[in-house]
Amino acid sequence: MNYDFKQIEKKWQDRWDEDKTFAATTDYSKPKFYPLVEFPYPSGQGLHVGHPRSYTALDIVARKRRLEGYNVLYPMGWDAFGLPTENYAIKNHIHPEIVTRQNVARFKSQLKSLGLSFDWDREVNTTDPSYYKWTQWIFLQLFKKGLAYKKEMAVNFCTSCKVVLANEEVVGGVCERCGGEVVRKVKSQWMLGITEYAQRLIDDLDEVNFIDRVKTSQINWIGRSTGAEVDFSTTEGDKLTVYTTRPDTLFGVTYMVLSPEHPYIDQWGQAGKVHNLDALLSYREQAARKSDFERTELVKEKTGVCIDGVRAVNPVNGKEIPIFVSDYVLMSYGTGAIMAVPGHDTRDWEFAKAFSLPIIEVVAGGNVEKEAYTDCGTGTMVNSGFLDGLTVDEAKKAIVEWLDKEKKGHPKVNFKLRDWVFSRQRYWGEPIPIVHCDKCGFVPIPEDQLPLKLPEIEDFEQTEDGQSPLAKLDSWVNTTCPHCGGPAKRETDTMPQWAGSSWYFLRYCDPHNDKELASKEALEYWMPVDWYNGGMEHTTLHLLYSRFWHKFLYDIGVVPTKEPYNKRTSHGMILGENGEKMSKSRGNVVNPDDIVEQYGADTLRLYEMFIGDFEKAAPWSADSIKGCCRFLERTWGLGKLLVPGEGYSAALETSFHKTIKKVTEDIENLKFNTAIAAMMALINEIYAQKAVTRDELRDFLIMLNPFAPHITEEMFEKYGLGKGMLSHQKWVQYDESKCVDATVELAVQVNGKVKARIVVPANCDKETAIRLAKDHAAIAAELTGKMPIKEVYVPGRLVNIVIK
Ligand code: ANZ
Ligand code: ZN
Repeated sequence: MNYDFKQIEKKWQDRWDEDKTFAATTDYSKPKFYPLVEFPYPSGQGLHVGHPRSYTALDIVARKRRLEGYNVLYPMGWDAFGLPTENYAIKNHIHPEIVTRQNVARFKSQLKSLGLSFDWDREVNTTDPSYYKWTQWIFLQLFKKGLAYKKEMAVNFCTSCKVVLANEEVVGGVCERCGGEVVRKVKSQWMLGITEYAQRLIDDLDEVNFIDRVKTSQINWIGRSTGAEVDFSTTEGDKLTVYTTRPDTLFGVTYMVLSPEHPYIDQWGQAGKVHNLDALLSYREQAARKSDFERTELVKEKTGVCIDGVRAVNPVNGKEIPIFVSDYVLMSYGTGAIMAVPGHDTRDWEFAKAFSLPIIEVVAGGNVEKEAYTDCGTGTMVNSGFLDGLTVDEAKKAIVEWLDKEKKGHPKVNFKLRDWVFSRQRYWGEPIPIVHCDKCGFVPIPEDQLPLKLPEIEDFEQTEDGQSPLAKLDSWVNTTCPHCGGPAKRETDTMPQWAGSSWYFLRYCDPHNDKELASKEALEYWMPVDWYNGGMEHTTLHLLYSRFWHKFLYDIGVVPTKEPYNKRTSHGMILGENGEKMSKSRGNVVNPDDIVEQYGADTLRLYEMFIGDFEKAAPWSADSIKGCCRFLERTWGLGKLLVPGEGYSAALETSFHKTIKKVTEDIENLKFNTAIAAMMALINEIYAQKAVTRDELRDFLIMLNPFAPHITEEMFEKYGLGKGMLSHQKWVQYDESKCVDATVELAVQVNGKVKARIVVPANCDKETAIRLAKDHAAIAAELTGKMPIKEVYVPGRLVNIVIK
């Protein structure tokens, strides 16, 4: 009978569904295992071949753990709020809820067709009011602790989506979604205080098992820097504070720079202290058109305007220096003002050259006329008064002590990480559950009134000035204050897509709970997630955001662990057959449905795991799929080789133990490709023997089951290899002592006479056999001073060395 994957796969998918084979149990006495993959955004395009790479990998681990006796929670859900759905809804005049429902249905049937062992009883959907009730609840807790606040912010505004973007959504100066022009605009925004957690988000990485590249990129993104704040004074009597990582270079400051947005410009302007305000304000306007990224690029030409009317005074030597305004200084970092040291900072050096400003060397060792000497490890201080002769490190200490004593500065730690812009002027997101009352200010909606549901509307377009479509709905906007009962206005902004995904792994633990986001008991048992696999592109967004929310929930006693995820791994991208990123425009997109249709889900799964090193990008290959399909056909053919008898046959015993060991270990180490290669080698050996025992067939099927679950279940049942389903059996065991190759004894002859006996591996090659024979003491003695003229090896029997 042929391998009829269509019939087999349908049959087992239905069985697993009816039987709830993969439902996590509430038997909390069993050891637990909680693997997690990033839940998808149900886009209109349907599943991409990239999705199954991650899902299959952890499905393999999940299936193996169940066979190892664990209570496994492998959940799936939908991260369904967000822009693409809303944009589609606007274009096609369909409610985003309907679009979402259709997309989810399609995704779900695609995932089911892959035989992924998700516990579908725990499916969550971030757009479901019973889910976002708790997203809103968490927001209110953040608000109560002062970690959600509203602020006038210069934000990134996409001129084509007409929406405020987080810094992370601006890539290379343009909108990440549509490629449109991004400008800076001042708007009042809800913000989340992630920066309060910056230090802990770094420190606690020590407690988790994340791959190094994830840890490193989180640490770099948070960007901790140590230095000092130094107070300069001005000729107008103001205090001008700067942040510097090099307070040791204070004697080398030859000018100062304010960010174009610095409030002093307006203050001095209003007080009539500056004589070129127009020039400063028009420079500010130019700067507003650039992204932070463009402004701080090293290579770009330096521009700026010198403030006419106010000068600064260096606290160490009382020298008067000019103050410039330049866009390479950002308002959002440090104090928005810097002391410029052109001798030792590259940007300052370029600016000084462009504006013919003096350059003073304060650390010896370079040639500051040619370029900035930025090396701070070596070199001694010069031209620096009481710091002369000290090393850079000594000088840093000495100057900070001096500043402290003189009350002109103090040590300071800064982070690159910014607070999280949490407002979106969009419809398809969680409503922010706050009202604004003229008397009481911002008032939270009482928790017993959650969820605050999105109102039904028909027009999802933003207002012309970029306000949320909810702002057009009077019945939404006008409400009463929960505090004083007076008239109040409801918030019209909604939350960003990152909200729902910041805590979804908690909901899976207890998805139907309507009293709490999840019960204490369920959280105590299931958390933390044992193994989380996802894309590198989420490292500094979702992964960081969710760690922040989790730490906050830990602080208020809602979750039992400091960190949400114990282990984090990341898969490489699947590229087109041409080695380029798959995309519609390149015409190289592979649809997983087509592969399932042509070869079946088991082949697709196997192929996605065989495609290459799991952590690296890999191009698609149609030929290699055929190889995987062929392997499954050969597996199917094993039934014809069944012979009576138990246990392993002598010829295959070592190979079985070795392969089981390899597959067992490779799965834990993300080496799915080499595990599959080992099983392919084993099946070749079985075919070479032309026979397979029942025990051999059963163990082979169990080992292959996590990779190819349908065919293995079918064969297990067909040949009656055990009670019940394969999915309920025990994972295969190996015996370490039987992993070594079988050995044989060889007679070692010299000129045809047996002089010694040696033990070598059964499959020993000629070179090794001869070397081992010559290493034997008795043979070595025979050979001293003699020339071997011929060496004969008869595998399994003898070595003969002929000498003159
Ligand atoms: C004087 C100096 C001398 C500096 C020197 C560096 C080298 P990190 O490590 O990134 O924290 N800086 C401070 N605030 C800034 C802002 N808002 N926009 C642009 N640049 C700013 O870098 C801190 C250094 O970046 C600070 O130390 C300051 O320049 C600059 F030889 O001060 B430094
Ligand atoms: Zn009020």
